[in-house]
Amino acid sequence: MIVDTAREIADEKILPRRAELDEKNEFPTDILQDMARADLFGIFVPEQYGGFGGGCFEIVLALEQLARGCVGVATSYAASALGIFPVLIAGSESMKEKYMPDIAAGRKWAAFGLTEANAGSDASGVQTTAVLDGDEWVLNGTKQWITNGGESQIYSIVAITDPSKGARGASIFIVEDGDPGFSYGKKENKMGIRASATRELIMNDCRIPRDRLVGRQGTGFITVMKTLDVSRPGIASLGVGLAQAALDEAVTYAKQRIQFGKPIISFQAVQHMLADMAIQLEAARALVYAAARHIDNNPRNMSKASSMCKVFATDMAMKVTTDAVQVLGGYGYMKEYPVEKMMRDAKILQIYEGTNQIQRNVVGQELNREYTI
Ligand code: COS
Repeated sequence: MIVDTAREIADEKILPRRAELDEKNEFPTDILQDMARADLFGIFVPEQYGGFGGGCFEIVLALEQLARGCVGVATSYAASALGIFPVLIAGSESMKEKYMPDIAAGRKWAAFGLTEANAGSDASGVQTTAVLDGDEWVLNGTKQWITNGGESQIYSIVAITDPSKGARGASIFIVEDGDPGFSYGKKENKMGIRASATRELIMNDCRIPRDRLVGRQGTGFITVMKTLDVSRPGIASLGVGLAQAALDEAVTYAKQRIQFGKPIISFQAVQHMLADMAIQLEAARALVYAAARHIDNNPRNMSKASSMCKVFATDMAMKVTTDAVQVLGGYGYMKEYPVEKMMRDAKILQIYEGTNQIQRNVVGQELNREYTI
């Protein structure tokens, strides 16, 4: 049901608009509202808060189909899930009751505020501060490249509450659109995923109520790591959906394009490219599904599976989209065919939610931990 619903949204709502959204750098508010009406935002929300109680596997299924339509649109959906995971993972019961029903219904969207000018791969290098003043926290700092910035109503913000404690001095807070001292920077002009909105979040003596602290003070870094463990398979599945779309375009074109008197799919050079694309895609899909199931069944042991599938599927997507452009040749390089956009969209998958170099670090560290000699 999830696959059918997400596929229908991709085919009927996203595909007809993707070129225009890309060209205009336009946020797809109306399409996200269509997704809300189709109940897609409730997939991962527990039933007691109005959702369907799905897990990582269900999100992966939905994102794969949405990404077949447009990774920019699918990213806006994925970033909302990422932004609310800290509440699901570490938030109090009253915090969940306050935020989750609106998220499940798609009435409100979320965003995740970790990255700063000097804190990207080094997630513990955050410089935004939060200081308790009476019954309010006062936040100061600027978050950079925040997906859904300016479009969402709920923001998970990572800030330092005790600078002497390193990673153990970070905490997460919920900042809401309209909070005093909270504003947005200009919308970024990006290479790909241009339908998604990327902005700075600026906190200038931003005052929020004391109960907006997510979980216990000082546990922010661990919650960030757990959040990314759950969300990275979603990025992997964007790679799978995107690569499927690119393969579909490449095969269709290769069957129609006549050179030397034959469709180019009849040439072994082209056939082998298409075969390698299909093989890599199926391998990635199988790994992403297996990792998502593993994460749903092993919430204490997620990191290696999560990082492995993120690396494999997003490197695959970069390769498959690049090869799709190659199969289409000069036409592939032109904007009238969708594969050049797919190649531009693929690049970010190797970068955001932790670069693929960081993912390899995580896998390596886990191997080091697992093998005792
Ligand atoms: N789950 C639970 N706890 C975790 C964890 C995880 N997945 N990963 C690390 N931790 C814990 C460690 O056990 C450690 O705890 P102690 O202080 O009790 O020892 C603590 O967190 C610090 O861990 P570590 O020393 O490994 O942290 P590092 O600073 O070396 O960072 C990486 C580790 C590089 C993996 C982390 O910073 C990271 O994921 N960076 C990428 C961030 C990112 O994705 N940025 C993109 C923007 S977000 S869209």
